Amino acid sequence: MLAVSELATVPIEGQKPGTSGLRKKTKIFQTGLYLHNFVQSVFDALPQSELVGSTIVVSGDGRYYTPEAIQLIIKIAAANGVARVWVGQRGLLSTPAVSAVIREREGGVAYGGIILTASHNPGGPEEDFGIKYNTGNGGPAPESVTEAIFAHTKSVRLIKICSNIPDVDINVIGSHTWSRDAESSSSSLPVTFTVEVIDAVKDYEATLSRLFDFPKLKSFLSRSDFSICYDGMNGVAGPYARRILGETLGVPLSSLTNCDSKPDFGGKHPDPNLTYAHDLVETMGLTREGTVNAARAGSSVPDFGAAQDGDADRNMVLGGRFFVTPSDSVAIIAANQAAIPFFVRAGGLKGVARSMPTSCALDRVASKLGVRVFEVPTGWKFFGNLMDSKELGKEDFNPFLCGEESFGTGSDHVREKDGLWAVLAWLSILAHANEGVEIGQLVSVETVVKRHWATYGRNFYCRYDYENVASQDAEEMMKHLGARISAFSTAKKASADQAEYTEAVSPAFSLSECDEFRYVDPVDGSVSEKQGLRFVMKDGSRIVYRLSGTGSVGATVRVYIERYEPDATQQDVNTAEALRDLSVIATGPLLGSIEKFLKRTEPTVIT
Ligand code: VG1
Ligand code: CO
Repeated sequence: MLAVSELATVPIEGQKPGTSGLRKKTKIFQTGLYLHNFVQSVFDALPQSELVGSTIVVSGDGRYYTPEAIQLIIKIAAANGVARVWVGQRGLLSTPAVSAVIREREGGVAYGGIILTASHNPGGPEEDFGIKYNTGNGGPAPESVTEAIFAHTKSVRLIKICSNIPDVDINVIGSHTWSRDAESSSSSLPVTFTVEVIDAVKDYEATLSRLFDFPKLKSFLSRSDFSICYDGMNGVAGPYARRILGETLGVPLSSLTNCDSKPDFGGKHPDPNLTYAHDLVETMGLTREGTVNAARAGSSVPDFGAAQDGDADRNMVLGGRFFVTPSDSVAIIAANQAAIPFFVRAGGLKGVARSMPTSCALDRVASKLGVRVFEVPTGWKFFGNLMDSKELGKEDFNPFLCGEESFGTGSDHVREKDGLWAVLAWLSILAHANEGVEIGQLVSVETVVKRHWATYGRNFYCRYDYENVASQDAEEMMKHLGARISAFSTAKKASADQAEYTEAVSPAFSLSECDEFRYVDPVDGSVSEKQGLRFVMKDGSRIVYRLSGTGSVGATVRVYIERYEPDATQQDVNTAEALRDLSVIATGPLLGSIEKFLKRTEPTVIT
């Protein structure tokens, strides 16, 4: 018998969800009623008529404290009138798999989901934990919902909890049902409460198998001149890779590395980039800068490499001795849509989108394809409305492809970015490019990318991260840049020819536009302010500054630098070289004055 009890609590400061949920040190989540308060606030923020009797998904990337959190959320969900909770076996579901389960399982009956993840942040007792809420479309809650949750965290006084539910064995697939104590519970609550522990991979694999041609991929992967190395980064990606890439598509298990999900990600930073995925980067014959590792010249390297982050929504794609920037990756997938059955069957892409700091490579493909292109703020939640535009009574943009420079790529098959989807998209492109190609003549990742540059031009691109700087220093820097933007706008307004107005920043570059990015959602008209400072040069080069919204301590400043090179004879230069002048402007006294404000001479990570 379930009995609802009430725990008195007081609001806790700082429970504001960031770019992708609430992320803090695990220790904070373990303190007192910290997690209770947030979970109760999520339920308080949802319309009770919809929540009561609903099914919700609760799972995560397997990081430290996940099992305990799941048991607690089950008890709070039951007390708040949820009828059914779906939990992935061992508490695991990747972020895109949660989205697939919400959208597809039992015809899409789930009302929402709670994902326990701090994504690419390290895990463990001394590291990060996180929680985020996804709505019925399978996507991250929009700002209106996260704001409502935050508002409730500031007033929450009572936790409703069914403390007498015993801990559920989440390691074993099965169903557990309790009936409610009719006397102590209000009659409006469902008469039973059920926890179903479900296979973590099945629903998601079913979704992917509809998008891609699995037999064709399997046959391509068996080519004797093609080898792959996949790095699960000890996150939740491992079980999916073993089942889908290994069992279904025949990739040898020896090619699937770090595929055991570990609560501390093996002590590593589960972020698939050139710095943190160093084992894979080394195996693929590359340096941390993404250049060819001369020390490994002559040795053989795999033809394809890929890694995913802790919750498996990010991806990094590499060729043998070749790094594909995420901004290029999404543009190349768009240009090669003919290789992806999901897009072809639906008559081709109708819309594409990128986050503002992502390079403009995608825009060039969109204009050639004649499809709509959208520029949204950082964070996947902004893509959701564009994918749901038809349901929201507007023009349909699906099939839809979108991406972020931060190693995120995906389509409208779910409402999250999807790391394994991107890997299969790339394998599909390679399978397509190699149709009828003799063994020994493999069309490589590098060839695909270079052909793309030759057709569309190359957007040289890099991002500098200054991690864990003092918040006040970061704000001072942004203030300084903001003042620069105001001064420029004032001078531009005063000039006789506003359209032509520029201002020299260095002998080679003149500023032609700068602003603080503000987004008006074209579907529902909602407005998001203060989404990054951008400086656009006369030749189209861009420098963008943002403060990260996913860190757990201090501040992280991100600087994004981009330059377009249409001339094919000038494209084979390394990125650092190609962006040297802009980088001096971005970090030096001409614009960012990083050393002065942040007291750093080098970024923590360059991608
Ligand atoms: C970062 C990335 C952003 C991404 C977000 C969540 O946010 O820049 O593009 O959507 O992480 O990714 P920020 O605010 O730190 O720049 V994940 O894989 O953490 O869900
Ligand atoms: Co992630």
